[in-house]
Amino acid sequence: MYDTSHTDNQAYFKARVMNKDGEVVSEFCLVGDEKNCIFTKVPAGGYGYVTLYTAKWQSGILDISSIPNNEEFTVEFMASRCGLGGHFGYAYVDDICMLQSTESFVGSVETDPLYKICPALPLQVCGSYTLPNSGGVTANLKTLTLKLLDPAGNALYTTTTLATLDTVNKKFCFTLLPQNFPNTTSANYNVSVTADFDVAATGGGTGCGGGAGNTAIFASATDSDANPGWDISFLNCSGGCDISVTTAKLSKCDTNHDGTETFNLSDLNALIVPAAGGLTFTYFKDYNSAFNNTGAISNFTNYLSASAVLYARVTKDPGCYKIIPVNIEVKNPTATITGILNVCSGSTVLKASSGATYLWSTGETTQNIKVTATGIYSVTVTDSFGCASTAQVSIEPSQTAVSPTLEITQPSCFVTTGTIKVTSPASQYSFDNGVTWGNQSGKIRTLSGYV
Ligand SMILES: [Ca+2]
Ligand SMILES: [Ca+2]
Repeated sequence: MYDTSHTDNQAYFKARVMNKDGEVVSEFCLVGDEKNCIFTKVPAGGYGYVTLYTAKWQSGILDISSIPNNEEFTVEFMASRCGLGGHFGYAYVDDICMLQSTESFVGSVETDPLYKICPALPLQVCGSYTLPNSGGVTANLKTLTLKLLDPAGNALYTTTTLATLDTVNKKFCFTLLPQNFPNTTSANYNVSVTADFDVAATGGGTGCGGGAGNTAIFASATDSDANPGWDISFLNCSGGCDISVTTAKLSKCDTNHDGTETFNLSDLNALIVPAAGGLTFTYFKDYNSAFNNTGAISNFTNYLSASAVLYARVTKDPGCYKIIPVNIEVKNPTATITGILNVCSGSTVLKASSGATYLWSTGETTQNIKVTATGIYSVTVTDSFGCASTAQVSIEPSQTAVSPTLEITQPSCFVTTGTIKVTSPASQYSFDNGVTWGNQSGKIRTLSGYV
């Protein structure tokens, strides 16, 4: 509805992820709009109603990559009616935690890591992007914008001129010239890339009409940083200080699943500089400590940590040193078992999540097993890195589940204080009409408490 009483007050669907501190780390929101071609409009019933629905499933991706392993987070779903009385909206949610759809309501852009220390100029900044594509409506790439940022995040140089664009593989490169950098002797820089999307003339539903140029349907996507630490650093670039450093990573399996492992950081030395003779390596938790050479990690051969970015200071002499970000990674894969957890029809197929090898409690070593009896089944899935994880399910006699209780507090799309609270004594839940079962419900909660 486009009257003034509906301004900022339309029905919407929102999904978001919040970290343990309650900060929103990723979200998307779809607002009801009869001019948005994602929606199909029901023919008018004669009372001035506008009834919209999405004829096809809409898929969105919530990015949880910033949340450390083993850390609890919250997924919230909000389905809202129009804020005025007498109207309503609803949504079906399906296939949570599965990246099996080829559609996404949100596009993305990812800049390749740079880790450039005293680079030769011109310098290529490359990356890749994905197009939003939802409900039969396909977007085109409209523009890519590169910004060269100073340490405070201010843009020093902005361009939309690409060096190369490969629309088949969705890859791009920009070129940064010497004159784009205000300082190439002692300054540090990051880069950001933003992708804007457009809807093709043949994009889809009635609302798209025949005209291209509708940029309102799909939000733009930004990668605000190419890599941890400075993307491009001019540190001790002159005076013969020519130590060539490369970023590096150490990975370990989290064998006891506590989110941490012990690393010998000196294992990174030869990865950072292959011929490390005459050099001293010290490790720090942040760039400024490394720059000021204060607070070096003292127990570097026996360093207990979760996955983290550290900063290596590679020193030749007091006036000649380089600082490079490095990664330590605690790999903690989580195995799951999917399948119908009853044998009412005589048997059921249990499927382990993907890995390199499988070992079931039955002794079988295939990804899928067929079981005919109630009881407890477990599988250990080992990935290609050698990290193992075990999942377990219980197949119980069929019984009728108790219906959940729903309590809904109405939010608006722009004031996100409403809640959907689902309370159920059930031990297992399905979000896809009984195809797969699990206990995910225990990890979903609303602002006011557990589901
Ligand atoms: Ca950076
Ligand atoms: Ca551990």
